[in-house]
Amino acid sequence: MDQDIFNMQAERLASKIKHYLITMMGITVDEAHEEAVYRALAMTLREEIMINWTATFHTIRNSQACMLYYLCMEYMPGKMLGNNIANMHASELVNAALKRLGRNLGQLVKQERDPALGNGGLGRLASCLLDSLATQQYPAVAYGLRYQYGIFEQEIWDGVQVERPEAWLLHENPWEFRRDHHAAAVKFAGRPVQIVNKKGVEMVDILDYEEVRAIAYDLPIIGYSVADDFNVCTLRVWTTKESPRNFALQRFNAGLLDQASENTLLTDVLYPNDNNEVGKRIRLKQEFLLASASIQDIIQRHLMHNPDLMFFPDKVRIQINDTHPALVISELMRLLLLDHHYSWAEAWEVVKTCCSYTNHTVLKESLEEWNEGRMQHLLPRQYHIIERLNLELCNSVRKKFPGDEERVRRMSIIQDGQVRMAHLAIYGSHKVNGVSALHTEILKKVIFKDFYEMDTEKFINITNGVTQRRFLLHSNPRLSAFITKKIGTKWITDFNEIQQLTKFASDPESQKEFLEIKKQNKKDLIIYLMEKNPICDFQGKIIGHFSPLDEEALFDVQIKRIHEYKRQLMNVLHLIMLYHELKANPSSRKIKRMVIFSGKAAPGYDMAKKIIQLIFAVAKKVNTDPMVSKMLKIAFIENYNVSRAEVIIPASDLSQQISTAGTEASGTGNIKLAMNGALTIGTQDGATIEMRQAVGDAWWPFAFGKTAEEISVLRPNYNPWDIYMHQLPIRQAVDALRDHSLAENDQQHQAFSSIYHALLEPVNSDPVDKYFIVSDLQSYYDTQKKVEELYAQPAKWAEYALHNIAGMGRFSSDESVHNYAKLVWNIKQCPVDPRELSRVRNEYSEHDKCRILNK
Ligand code: NBG
Repeated sequence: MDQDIFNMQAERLASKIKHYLITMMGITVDEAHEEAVYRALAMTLREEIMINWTATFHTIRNSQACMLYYLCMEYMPGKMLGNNIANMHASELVNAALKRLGRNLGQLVKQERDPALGNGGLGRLASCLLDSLATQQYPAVAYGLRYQYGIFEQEIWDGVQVERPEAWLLHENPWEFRRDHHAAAVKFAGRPVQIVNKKGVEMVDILDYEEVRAIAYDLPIIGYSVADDFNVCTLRVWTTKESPRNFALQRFNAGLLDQASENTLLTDVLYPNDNNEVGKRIRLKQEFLLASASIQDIIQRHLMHNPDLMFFPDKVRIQINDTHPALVISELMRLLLLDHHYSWAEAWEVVKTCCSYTNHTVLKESLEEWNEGRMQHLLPRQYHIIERLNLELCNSVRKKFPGDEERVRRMSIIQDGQVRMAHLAIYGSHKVNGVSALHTEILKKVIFKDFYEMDTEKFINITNGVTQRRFLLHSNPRLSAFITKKIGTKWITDFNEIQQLTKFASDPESQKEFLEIKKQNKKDLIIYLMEKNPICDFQGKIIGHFSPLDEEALFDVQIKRIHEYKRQLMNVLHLIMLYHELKANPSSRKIKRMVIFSGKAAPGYDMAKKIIQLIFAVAKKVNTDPMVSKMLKIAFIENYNVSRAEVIIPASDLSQQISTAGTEASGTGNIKLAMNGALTIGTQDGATIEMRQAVGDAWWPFAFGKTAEEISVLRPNYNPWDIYMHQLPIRQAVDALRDHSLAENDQQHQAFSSIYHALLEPVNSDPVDKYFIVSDLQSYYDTQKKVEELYAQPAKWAEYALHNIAGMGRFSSDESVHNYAKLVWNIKQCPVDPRELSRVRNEYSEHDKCRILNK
């Protein structure tokens, strides 16, 4: 852009910010606090976004494109302002405008809160896919819930996790738009009555039901573009909070406050469980709310431009992300039968054409099942449909496998008083996908084997990816600039380009630059650790701040939900071994190691909370030891979320991906870390396997542990005692769990002893060392030694790191959405039409020249 035009634009942008300060907040810029300027800037950007959003919508409508509707209970978008500016390619302009106002973008960005509407990987993946859908210009709308309280805020009081409500909506959110016009009515419970549609299909309807009104809020998801023609996708989230109808006044008058407000509070709280289902009544209501409100919206949208539903299966694709929204299957059936008088077979054909399902887990405890009685009571109409679907599924199994009643039992949707949501989702979908090659194999060969044998074509793999725009371009500006300097800017929207970085891997100059960038990023993290991560006593009083090792140390990170299968415990046991070693001989190790943990435990997950306590106890021992702490330090960063990830990941050297092989469906942190130049110490699990293949064994030095196959062979006869008895350092580490050398009080002693028991002497009938920690520990320990040897040779380390970054090309979520579009949805890209864009721009105002882009 010509300098004069640039200056003029910056001037206009600054004026518009002033305009909003006055018209929305009644203040002038000289008196405006940061929060007000943040808000005014967001409002200003919204103008430009609204233009493109409107034009994107018109383009899709005019082209009658087949649309994707993505249904998911969780999203973790991260802070929006910075990312939106980056995707609009407006950083320079915004900085110039703010400079004129004497403000600084870094300060404003801090005013925003993370919309933490998810637990972990599942929700963040959904947000990565949305970024890619928008950037790659696919016609898509995503649906979710607008939880008043997102995932809890984590504080740690003397090693104990304390949960606080995450009130992200305390201030008005400038990125959302309330759409009262699109409210939907959702009905629960009621008295069932039999009815028949015009085609003679018998159904259940309800009288005297509870009716809940779901109100829509829309959030714009902005696609990356250098020009001003970016696409915008919609994330529509439902709330039941603000409709007076949802409040049951009669119950209130009868003194039943709990019951009176149940439906106003329905979307209040996100259930804080990751990879673990707990069959709660309100959760079932939430799931149905999402399914029902969204499908009504989808149908209505279709009918806006079509006289009937004839072309519905050509124009609509519904992605069921994990089983949580699977009731969309029975709800779409119901609406087709009841409102549109389809025959049963016709309706089923439509459902199967439109729906597809992604599975995200193989853990038994995360596969959703609902109590049959509960579903029958809360959702009588849907239950009736599922019952019939179950009958038909069973009959089709009998037809294909005559006489195999055991198989029928295994496959049925309703069994032993439980409704198995995965079976419903598979049966109602035309495609089912896993999220990494290994995961999909396990779906086909183990957990959904019977379904695979029914219909092998249905099962496909689409390996997860992450967006390089948030996790590299936006959050690691130093490394981004380096990459762009070396290979140009194409990688931002075509990550396969990153492969070219291999050319620089052995170049000493590039290695030096890379190491310098890491150091700077580590310095940022060190400041963060010193200032923003206080240490609290058992009452939550701040008693000090952590003082990290310097940037020369290896920054070794494990950042993810705390879960036994992810094996943070193995990491800790290794640290205890290291501690013992350093205690005996402080010069036994050549490099300094700064270990970082971050992650939340589900509030009801006792063992995970004990593991956090253990991390703290070991950290305390290590960090307060004058000799050991020169070489080793351990930090736990509180309240892991997208924003914390954006600070930690660019500063990481070593990425811990150490789950028991066969348990982590994919992992996505593994990709983010490798993309930012961390080397992976990892098992053969999830997407890590494919990352290794892409990088090549020669540049993947720290693989270790038993494979999924080896584990399943070992399982029946596994006995960690042999190892414990014969490997002294391992025994000493495990013994530290109960010899009072770590515990400072009885409560801690109890906690650590029960960890010991889970490893070696389980109570009840639990399997011993369920996640094979003792079995993999030696191999992990040996590999950690290799890590230290390589880290002692910085140039070599940098060469490996550059090869790892270069190998991440196929792990962009852009690649994932292209695969879904081709293999599952059959949708085409639909770039915003330039004529439509200029028409909307003109209508917006020919004279209002505050537009920020207009290049
Ligand atoms: C998680 C898996 C991860 C995977 C993400 C995204 C759930 C239920 N599953 O391995 O544990 O990366 O999904 O697919 O949260």
